[in-house]
Amino acid sequence: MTGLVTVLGSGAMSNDIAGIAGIDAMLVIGSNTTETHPVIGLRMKQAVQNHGTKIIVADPRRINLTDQACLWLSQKPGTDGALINAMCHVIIRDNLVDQEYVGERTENFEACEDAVADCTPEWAEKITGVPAADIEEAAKIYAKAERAAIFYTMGITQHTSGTDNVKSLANLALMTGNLGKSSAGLNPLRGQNNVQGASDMACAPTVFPGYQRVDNDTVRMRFEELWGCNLSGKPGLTATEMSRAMIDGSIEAMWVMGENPVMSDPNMCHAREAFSKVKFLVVQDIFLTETAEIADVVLPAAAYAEKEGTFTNTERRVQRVRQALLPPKDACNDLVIIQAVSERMNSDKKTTFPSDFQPGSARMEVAEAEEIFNEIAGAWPAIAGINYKRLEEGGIQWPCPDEDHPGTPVLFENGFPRGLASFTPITWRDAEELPDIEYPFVLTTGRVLYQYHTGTMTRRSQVIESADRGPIIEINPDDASRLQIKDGDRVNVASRRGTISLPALVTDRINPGITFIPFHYKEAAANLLTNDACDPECKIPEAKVCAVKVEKAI
Ligand SMILES: Nc1nc2c(c(=O)[nH]1)N[C@H]1C(S)=C(S)[C@@H](COP(=O)(O)OP(=O)(O)OC[C@H]3O[C@@H](n4cnc5c(=O)[nH]c(N)nc54)[C@H](O)[C@@H]3O)O[C@H]1N2
Ligand SMILES: Nc1nc2c(c(=O)[nH]1)N[C@H]1C(S)=C(S)[C@@H](COP(=O)(O)OP(=O)(O)OC[C@H]3O[C@@H](n4cnc5c(=O)[nH]c(N)nc54)[C@H](O)[C@@H]3O)O[C@H]1N2
Ligand SMILES: [Mo]
Repeated sequence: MTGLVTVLGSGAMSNDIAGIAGIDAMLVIGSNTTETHPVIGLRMKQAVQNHGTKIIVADPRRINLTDQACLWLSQKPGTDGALINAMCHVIIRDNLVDQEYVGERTENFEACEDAVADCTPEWAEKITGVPAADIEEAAKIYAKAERAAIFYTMGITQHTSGTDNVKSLANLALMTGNLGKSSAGLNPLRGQNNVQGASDMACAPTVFPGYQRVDNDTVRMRFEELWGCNLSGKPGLTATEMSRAMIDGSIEAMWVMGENPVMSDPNMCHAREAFSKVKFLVVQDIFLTETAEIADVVLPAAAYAEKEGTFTNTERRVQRVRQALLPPKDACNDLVIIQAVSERMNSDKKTTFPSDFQPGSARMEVAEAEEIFNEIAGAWPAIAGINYKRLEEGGIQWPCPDEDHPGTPVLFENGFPRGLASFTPITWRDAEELPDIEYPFVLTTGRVLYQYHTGTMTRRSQVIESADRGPIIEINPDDASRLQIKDGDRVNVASRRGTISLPALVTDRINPGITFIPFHYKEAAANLLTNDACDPECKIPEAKVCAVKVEKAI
């Protein structure tokens, strides 16, 4: 199912945000929507109120959206594959499969059927901790709805089985005919404001812009012609592989742009070692981050409100960004920095930047941003119909192949890119590091409403800091009383990789045996504890499961 995975595996919502209003049933799995995507969370609440949408929340924690849900499945972290396979099992067993859709639009259904044949709800209850009856009910609510949608985020993907989890969800959507119609689909809510745009522009080591593979000769030759240079057909390294390569010395120089990996990478001692060891480190950021502090060169960049361009949001909508402010004196637009450095690297070419180049004076003009956009539109047919003039009227959702095309709110309505969508048989497997006698708790990590990632942007705001609770570990009251920990007590949390100390938040929104720490706080950095084991296919690290011990600090 190349087409489907290329689009969905790379993480794009199949459907649009407006369609949320008409969803009959939704499975929200591994997405703390009201805290991490509050605008979409609000649409979900409105859908419950106005349309009677049934929400099934599948999350180890009783997240706020559970208040609007008709069913909460609280699976153990890392057991989603078993849960989803059991839902598929029930749908097949009870003849709830959309036979017409499966027959006309898909292939390889039998392989999926075989793979889930033994995945009974009772089998899944033992693995997930979710009562078999609840799994049955969830499967029935989802499969019987006319329009059923799946929303997922990092609770599904940040696992050594992340790719398999996403493919299992695709099986679920396909067997019920929920891909290719409005108010349905498979919807990964994208993280940063422009992560969709960054993926579209090939911030991945295997592709050129528009998910066109570097190891496809025809594709590569087209890009060589467009850009007038020779290009490598060898996929590069992923971020996690780069960390290892910096440690073994095979990478000697590193340029980090808009990331703070010394705090955001799981197993941060390892990450810090990598970034300290690399011979030459450049960091380009709007603030002096923990990663910038250990850099050889820091390039100050301009922020979003200080530049022209486009951002592509979570529903594939390309939107104009306009400069509202001048950057601070030393900072300049990322693109101007990249151009300035590349021109100095390329001695054959005439340099358009004067040798006494002053950052603050180098503003990028709208015309330049537009020229770059037009180049992208020429490289990737899915946005060939989008241009700055049209964007004046409002954002446009790709694919938009020509100037008369209105854009595409819902993918796959008229078929899949490769013809038939293929089911993938998935066998569930455990997380890499499981609790044992020494480290008896599962730790899962994530976000809170008030903070953003490593806090470089949010923790500088006094208003946010005063509203936020600060670092905490969520722990169930039963576990807390056994360990004689009271709400607010300081505890030490240790994994095989590190130890941190922080206050306990004793709450029954989390089940016994499981703990949760937000990763925003450098004074109690969750990533000192997390495991950097990766998914074999997409190399995402397992930030959502590791084993820890918890003790009251004396
Ligand atoms: N306020 C705020 N909003 C943000 C961000 C931020 O830092 N702060 N970051 C943005 C970015 S880049 C991203 S990627 C998104 C992430 O958005 P989310 O994925 O929604 O955020 P997380 O808190 O990482 O995790 C979501 C949920 O996964 C659950 N979970 C943990 N383990 C498992 C598991 O094994 N299975 C399942 N099914 N669920 C599990 C957690 O309990 C949590 O409720 O948020 C974006 N929005
Ligand atoms: N334990 C644990 N670890 C995680 C996760 C988790 O759930 N648990 N989630 C992971 C996920 S999904 C994500 S996305 C990462 C996030 O990890 P990072 O991306 O490393 O975290 P941020 O703090 O968002 O760092 C972004 C940086 O970009 C800078 N910046 C902002 N705007 C601009 C700009 O216009 N130009 C430039 N040059 N810089 C800019 C900011 O100042 C900031 O320092 O964390 C990952 N790590
Ligand atoms: Mo993210």
